[in-house]
Amino acid sequence: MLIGIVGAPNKGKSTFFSAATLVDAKIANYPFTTIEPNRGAAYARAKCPCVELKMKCRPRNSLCEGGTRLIPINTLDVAGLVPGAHEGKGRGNQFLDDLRQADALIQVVDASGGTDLEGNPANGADMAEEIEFLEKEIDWWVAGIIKRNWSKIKGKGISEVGVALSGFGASDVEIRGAAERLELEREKIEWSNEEVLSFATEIRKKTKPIVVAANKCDLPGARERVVGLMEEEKGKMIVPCSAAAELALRKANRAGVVRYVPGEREFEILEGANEKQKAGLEAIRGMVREHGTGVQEAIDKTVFEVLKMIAVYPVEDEHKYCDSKGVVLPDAYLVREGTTAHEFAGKIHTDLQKRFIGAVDARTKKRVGKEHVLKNGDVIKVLAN
Ligand SMILES: Nc1nc2c(ncn2[C@@H]2O[C@H](COP(=O)(O)OP(=O)(O)O)[C@@H](O)[C@H]2O)c(=O)[nH]1
Ligand SMILES: [Mg+2]
Repeated sequence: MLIGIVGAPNKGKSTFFSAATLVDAKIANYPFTTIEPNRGAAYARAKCPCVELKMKCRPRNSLCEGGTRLIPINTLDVAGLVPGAHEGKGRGNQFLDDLRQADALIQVVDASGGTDLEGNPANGADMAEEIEFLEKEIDWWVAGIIKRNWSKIKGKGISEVGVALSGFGASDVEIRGAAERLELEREKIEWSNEEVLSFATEIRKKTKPIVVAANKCDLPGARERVVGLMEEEKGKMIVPCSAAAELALRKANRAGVVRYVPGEREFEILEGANEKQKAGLEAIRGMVREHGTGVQEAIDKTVFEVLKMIAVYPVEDEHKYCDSKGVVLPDAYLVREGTTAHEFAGKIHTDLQKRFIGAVDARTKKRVGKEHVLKNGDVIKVLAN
């Protein structure tokens, strides 16, 4: 799973990305921690079963902070978006190539209204316009791909559209589904330009869902503007946030001058903090206490509400909730809602899926079959022959 952090310049993308990926303990066997400067592991928060089971867990592929499991997910600080990206303007091609790989997007916008679409200083810039602008750039880009391949698509079936969009990360099912919902011709394609664009919009909605991080809410008037925006844009997922505050807290936590768990509303200033640090942290305390910084909330909403993932914990001993070496609740997996026990086995190991004969729900000790659908927080032992 990859979440792309996108938006126009100077909205706070890099600040958001740095905050989201700054976590004290690095997880050694997590493959994506330091590949490229703009790629990093952020964390989705789940309730760790160790609390209700009253056991001490020893996470291996994730972290547990006071009963909250932090499960790594990949994030990408996408190259700045500028108007005309779909025509290759700015770093448009890099931008779109980055986007292609993402399963969902967090669009960082400037809720203070202090920057325009190109990132230049402004007064009261319109957030709704900024949100629409990203959607349009993606739509035009998808439509452009179809148009460039028109000679191969015209008069043919929908599978040719699938071929043209194969690099975009849209599956055949999604492509067919989009055409069906719009009641577009699927046997002998003769779509109008308008139909191509509406198809592109439908594909974008399905394959690149967007969560809006309405950033800089620490600035005067910003939060009120976000409340107004949420009223206007009821169908959209909008999270008010302050990436700068989250970054300050995580940095202070790393420096050992504050105790802060990502996403929590309380933090404790420690002895080592100097006067300047104390003053800076006290200045954001009220906002954090009342609203949180929103950064972790935006990520959690993207993972659990938009992408509809659930956290599942595989074990080898369903009585002791541990692996073969006695490590309690070692791993947490994020899988799509609706994942079956058999599919889950495949996520652990293809071999385990081949040898699958059943599974055990560790909480109930009940044996379940291949088609059993997993729930969020399940602890599962896969049985293999
Ligand atoms: N007040 C405030 N400023 C922010 C916040 N996030 C970022 N900034 C500032 O906005 C400017 C642009 O931030 P940056 O992360 O580089 O934006 P990017 O171009 O979108 O990657 C910098 O001066 C940041 O310090 C925030 O939450 N609050
Ligand atoms: Mg940046």
